[in-house]
Formats: sequence, structure tokens, C-alpha cells
Amino acid sequence: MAEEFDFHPMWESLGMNLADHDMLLGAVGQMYGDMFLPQNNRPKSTSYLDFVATNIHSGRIKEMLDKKEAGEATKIVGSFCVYVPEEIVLACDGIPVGLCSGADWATDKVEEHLPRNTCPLIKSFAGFKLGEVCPYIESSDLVVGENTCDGKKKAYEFFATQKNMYVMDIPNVHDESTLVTWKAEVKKLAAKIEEECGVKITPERLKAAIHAVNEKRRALQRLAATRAADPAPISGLDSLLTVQAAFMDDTPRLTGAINDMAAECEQRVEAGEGVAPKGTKRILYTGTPMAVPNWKLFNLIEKAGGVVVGEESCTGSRYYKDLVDESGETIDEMLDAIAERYFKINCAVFTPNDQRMKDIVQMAKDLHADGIVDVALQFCTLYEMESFAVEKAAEEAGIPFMHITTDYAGEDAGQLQTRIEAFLETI
Ligand code: BJ8
Repeated sequence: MAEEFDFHPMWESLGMNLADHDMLLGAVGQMYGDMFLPQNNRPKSTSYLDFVATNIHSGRIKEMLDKKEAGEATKIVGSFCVYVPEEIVLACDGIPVGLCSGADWATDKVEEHLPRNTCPLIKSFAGFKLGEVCPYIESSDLVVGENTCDGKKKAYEFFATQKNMYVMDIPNVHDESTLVTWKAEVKKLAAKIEEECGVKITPERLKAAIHAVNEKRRALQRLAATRAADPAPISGLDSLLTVQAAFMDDTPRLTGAINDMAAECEQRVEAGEGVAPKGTKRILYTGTPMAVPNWKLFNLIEKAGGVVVGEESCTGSRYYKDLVDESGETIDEMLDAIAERYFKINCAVFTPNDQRMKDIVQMAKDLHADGIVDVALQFCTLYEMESFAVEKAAEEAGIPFMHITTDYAGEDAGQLQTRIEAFLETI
């Protein structure tokens, strides 16, 4: 048997805390083993997800660093938000990655810089940096942040003391004048990425990047469409991980793997095969994004006897539902098309955000959801506030609704399980 590759020298060269990182990997590996592997009748093609989970902090990082070393990639560009256009990074031969922000880490150190009552996602990325346990953060040459919620906006001021950062200004209102400002902001980012990567964007490069990312989103749309079937061909947990992987894995490899999963799920739908029996209560998840390895809620819903059939979230439909128009020929036309596509993302930072309510109700109908579980991470004012509008929209559409506020810790798991079980019984 081949000797296992030792990634410790690589992590050490990135300046990581090896002992703590080993501990983190052990805990995440255990969680993955407990939540994903015992699932019933998983599609065989989800073995790709096991591959992603195994390689996420090791093989994938080595692959990115090797590409840079070989001159096949210019820079690694990290981000924390789906408003940062990955097409632009790819057009400069950069590697776009979503950065770790889905688990509590080094909280004591974090609270020396950020208030205790900050949302767990923000505390998490600060903790991963201060604890030196995220190889994505450490290997990023540039981190692109965004002025979305107040917490992130202010936390980036601290994060910029730790990493090379660039912050995009995201509008808070969807109208014609803010679209003009946003288009200019996307062009400013393109200039910044060109400078950082030392590559001039050409129409050919940008066209190819737009096409590659569209293909990835098409594959995710194809997989998502199979989940309208009863029985659902794939679990919510596995589906969530496909989108989480889309922020980290190589674009063409991921696209191929998701298309394989979609093809298998289409066959399953045809054959009436599912991960849970026909008639299992179907849940639409909506709310804050769930960054890796935050799988808690999905695990609880599916352990309670439901099946998650869709995610109206940035780790869900908001990531893949819209494509960039591929008809542009000049760089300017293509950057405008990118801006227009990203402007459709209905983050709760926008006001008013009526389109999000329409999207939620439409998704619930298309996926034949029996109920909506709306989730806000603790101290996330945006999604907490918006939950009232989501509840009203669900009520008007006659769809049972429940709201949950939670964090990354496991302490509320028992209580949440009871609430979710009770909700499933009433629908
Ligand atoms: S486009 S949802 S990925 S900003 S949970 S940090 S909002 S306090 S993540 Fe998001 Fe972009 Fe919007 Fe999507 Fe703030 Fe809320 Fe924390 Fe959040």
C-alpha cells in the first residue's frame, strides 16, 4: 500500500498551527463520519463528496499551491460572499476560494478584537485566522471582502490588519442608479485583480471564465431540479455539501462531478428511488448561509424524519439560480453582464427585499415543500428582521413555517431537535 502523503510540511510552510489544526481536522472528520456516512441509500456518485471532505484541507490546498508553483495559476483569491464575482478571478488565471467560516475557533482571541455578540460566521473567520487553522485563508494572496452587513463591514477593518484585503462596496438598494454604481464597482475589482495577478483580462479569457462558471451553475441547477421528486433522490445534507464544495474545488472537476450526481439522481427519480420513503415531510431551508463545516441544522431536520429539498440561501439557490448572459463580446459588455447577474442575488442586506419573498414561495411550490424552516445565525440582525416578512409570505401562501435562531455550538441541538420534530408532526 502506498505510504500516505504527509501534508504537515505544507501546512507548516503556510504558517499554520499544526497541533491545533490536527485537532480541528480530527473533529471535522468525526463529524463528517457521524453525519454523512450513515445516511440511507446515498447516491453512489456522492463518493465525490467524500473525496472533497477528505481532501479539503490537504490535497486541494496542495493542488492549488502546485498550480501556482508550476505557473498554471497566478494567485489564490479568497472571499466570504457570493457577491464577489469568481469569473473575474478565473479570467486572470487566479483561483477563487470561499474561506472557512463555519465553526467556532479561538473565540477568546476573537473577543479581544470583536464584540462577543457578533454573528458566529464573522467570529469564525476571525478565529480561523487568529488560530492559524485555515489553509485557505493562509494560502490566499488576496482576500476580497464586501460591505454587506454591518458586522462583516467592521470586522474586515480588523481582518485587513491580518491579511492583504480589498473590500467591494455592495449597494443596499436594487434600482437603476445603484446598478450603475455596482457595474463600476465590478470594473474596479477587475482592475484590482488584474494588478494582483499580473494578467490583463482579454475578451477570450473572460468569455471562457464566464462559460466555465455558468456550466458549474447549470450543473447545480440540474441537480437541484431532481429534488422536486418524491421520494427525494438525494439528501439535503449531501446537496448542501455540493454547494459548499463549489466554493472550494476546481471548477471543471466539480462541474463534472455534479453532472454525474444529477444524472444518477435523474435515473433515481425515474425509478422512484430515494434517500427517504415517499411521503417524507419535505422542507425548504431559507436564511443565512451555512459555511463548511456547519451541517448542524440539516442533520437535525433529516434526523428528525424530514428531508430538505431546497435551500434559499447563499449556500443554495442564490449561488446557482442565475447565469451570466454569454452574448457579450467586449470586456465592457461582459463585465456589465457579470454585474447584472450578481445584482440579482437577494441578500437580506437589500431593502426592500420583496423579490426574496417571491423566490422563497416559488421554490416551496416548485419543490413541493410541506414546510419552510427559516434560519438566522445568532446576532444576524438582517436575517432575524427579515424572518417576519418570510413568515408573512409563507402564511399568505399557506405554507407552514418555523423560525430558528442558532449558532455553531451544539448546546441547543436537543432543544432544536424537539422543536423540529414537533413542527414535522404538525405539517
Ligand atoms: S450575499 S447572505 S454571503 S453577505 S450571517 S455575516 S449577513 S451577520 S453571510 Fe452573506 Fe453575501 Fe449576503 Fe449571501 Fe452578516 Fe448575517 Fe453574519 Fe452573514
